[in-house]
Amino acid sequence: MPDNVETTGRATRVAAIVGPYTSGKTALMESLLFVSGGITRKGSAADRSRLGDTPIEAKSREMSVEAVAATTTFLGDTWTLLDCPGWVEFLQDARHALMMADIAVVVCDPDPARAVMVSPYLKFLDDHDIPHLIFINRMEHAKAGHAEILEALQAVSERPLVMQQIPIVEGEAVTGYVDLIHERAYHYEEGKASSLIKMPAAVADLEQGARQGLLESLADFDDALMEKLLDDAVPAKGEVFNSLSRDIAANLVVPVLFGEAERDHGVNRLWKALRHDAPTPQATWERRQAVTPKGIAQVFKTQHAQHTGRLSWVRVWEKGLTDGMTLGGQKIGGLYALQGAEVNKIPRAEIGAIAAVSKLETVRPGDVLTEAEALAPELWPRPPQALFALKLSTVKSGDDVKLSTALARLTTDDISLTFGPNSDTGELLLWGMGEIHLMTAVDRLRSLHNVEVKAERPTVPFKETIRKGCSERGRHKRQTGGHGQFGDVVLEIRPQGRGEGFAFIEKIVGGVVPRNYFGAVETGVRESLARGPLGFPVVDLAVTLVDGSYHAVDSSEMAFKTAAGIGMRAALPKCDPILLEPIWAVSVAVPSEWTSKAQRALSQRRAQILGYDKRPGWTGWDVVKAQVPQMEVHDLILELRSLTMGVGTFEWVFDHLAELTGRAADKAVADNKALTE
Ligand SMILES: Nc1nc2c(ncn2[C@@H]2O[C@H](COP(=O)(O)OP(=O)(O)OP(=O)(O)O)[C@@H](O)[C@H]2O)c(=O)[nH]1
Ligand SMILES: [Mg+2]
Repeated sequence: MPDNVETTGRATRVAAIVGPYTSGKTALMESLLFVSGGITRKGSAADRSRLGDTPIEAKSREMSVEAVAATTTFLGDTWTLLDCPGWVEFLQDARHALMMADIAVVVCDPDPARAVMVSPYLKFLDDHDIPHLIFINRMEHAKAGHAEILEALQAVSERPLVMQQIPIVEGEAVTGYVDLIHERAYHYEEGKASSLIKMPAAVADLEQGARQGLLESLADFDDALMEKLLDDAVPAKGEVFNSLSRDIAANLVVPVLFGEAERDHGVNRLWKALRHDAPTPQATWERRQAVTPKGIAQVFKTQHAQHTGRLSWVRVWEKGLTDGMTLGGQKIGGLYALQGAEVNKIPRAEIGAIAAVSKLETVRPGDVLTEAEALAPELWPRPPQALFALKLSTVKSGDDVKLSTALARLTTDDISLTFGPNSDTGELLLWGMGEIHLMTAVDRLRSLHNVEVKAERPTVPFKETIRKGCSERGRHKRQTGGHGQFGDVVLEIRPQGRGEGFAFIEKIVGGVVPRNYFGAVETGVRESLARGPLGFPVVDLAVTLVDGSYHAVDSSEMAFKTAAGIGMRAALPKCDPILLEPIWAVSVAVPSEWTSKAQRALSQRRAQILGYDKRPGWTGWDVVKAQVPQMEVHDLILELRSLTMGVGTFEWVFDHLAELTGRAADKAVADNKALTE
């Protein structure tokens, strides 16, 4: 921030910039910084040299992967902007940033067909009552009129949208705008504030209609304004502005502005709207009190950085922070301001500011810090269920401990990532929101934690069972020198119903196998089930010990366990073994225009579709319920997103095991053999 700027002394306000991927959020932050004098030259999207193009993974993946903070002043007020990632797999970071914001700017495209991409953001903002406005970017390239765009956006917003400007169109291009409150026309100027022009005759009528629409929307929440409109009186400008500010702060209406971030068009107007309408941090904190304990600062992001160690990003809500003070029961080991990739040491952070604090080892996003403790908030957005997994293995032997330490750090910083061994296959799985999310984590394991890993498709935990029963003798007899080994059992094996599991029964008559060996026989049987004839764990069968014999000197538990194993290994291949595959119950959520496409995609994945219904709480969305083989779910999310402009998603739960035959089964058996032999 330039030192010579005189400030108003008002507390720093925070605006989070969110919206669908590639809508131009990073471009808009760059423009907001440039227009306000926070940077003197704009970086370019092409070489990823903008302030928001950080960290290194954002550059290499050519998309924002986490929130980036930058501070500037506009007309004497200090602002921190949070440029949030748009790709849905990084949404958790954006959610946390939004929880800190006094206002959110939702950036979107001027294409009515893409309005649906905004709906997850608007839903979150509405659910959490976060004041927001919409900035339609790339307006120059709009193919549809503003009314059509507004209608499409309104269809995905719970709150009424009010157009605050209308475009002036010359030929194909938008060359300026009419401000509906000031009733003035402006012509865009490259790199400068727009110039005031005479109201073009072509838009004069449109302007009247649009202004009336704006006033009527505001009057719905403002009785005094409603009376004026009914009396055909012209409300004063100040009255309209105040009405709008009140409605925005209460999240009753959502103003819509537009422009072109790349060319700074409409950005000065956006700044003024923010300045006028964003609530103060005190008001935001007051609003949050219903679901948040009182404290000095709240953590919304943690980060392991190479030079500073663990940094906790906080917003200061009360009193202010001083380096060296005790916070959350721990002494602050450094206080920093964040400016893109820069982390600059500061002695103090005042109310409203966003700062990074080092050495708070145990805090988590959402925690409210008093001097003495860290308090979890009552409400903090939980990440959605993980949808995509990769199997991780270290490239260098001996790196395993390093890998689990690094994963523990990554997953505390990003709560939408989890890791752990799969209980069936034992594979180390990293779970997250999608492929880019996980591969970015893998990049970070290398760049930040110096662990090289291989990431592969996880193995499906197939099982096997039997379709018919048989009876088999297992005999173990060995005479080596003195003491021999002797065990002899007859086992009856029969299939059980799906999901009934394993049962061991004994029906020994006349003590042909002494009671004290029953346990050993059961253990021998159980151990043999770990890997059946097809190579997978055997489930859903009952084994009965019906006969056998023993030797007074040579019999032992070990000998009976071995005999049982021999019997089982001989029996199972004769029992018509069959592969079982895990089936998941999946609920796919998509905007209804894509419901039938989603059903088709599921059918092609051998799914059994159970039906579809409205998605509760989501206007215009459906939920398709289906049972899908786990094997087919692996990359389902990638296909769903490509069908639905990135917004489709699903939830899942393991449902049952189902028999699998034919080519898919043969392949699973062969793949498993290759892997384990
Ligand atoms: N013509 C034009 N291009 C734009 C505008 N804003 C952004 N772009 C381009 O669109 C591309 C994506 O812009 P970004 O600013 O990186 O988009 P983003 O919303 O930050 O993307 P993510 O953070 O990855 O979701 C870049 O090539 C920009 O140059 C605009 O106003 N006009
Ligand atoms: Mg971006």
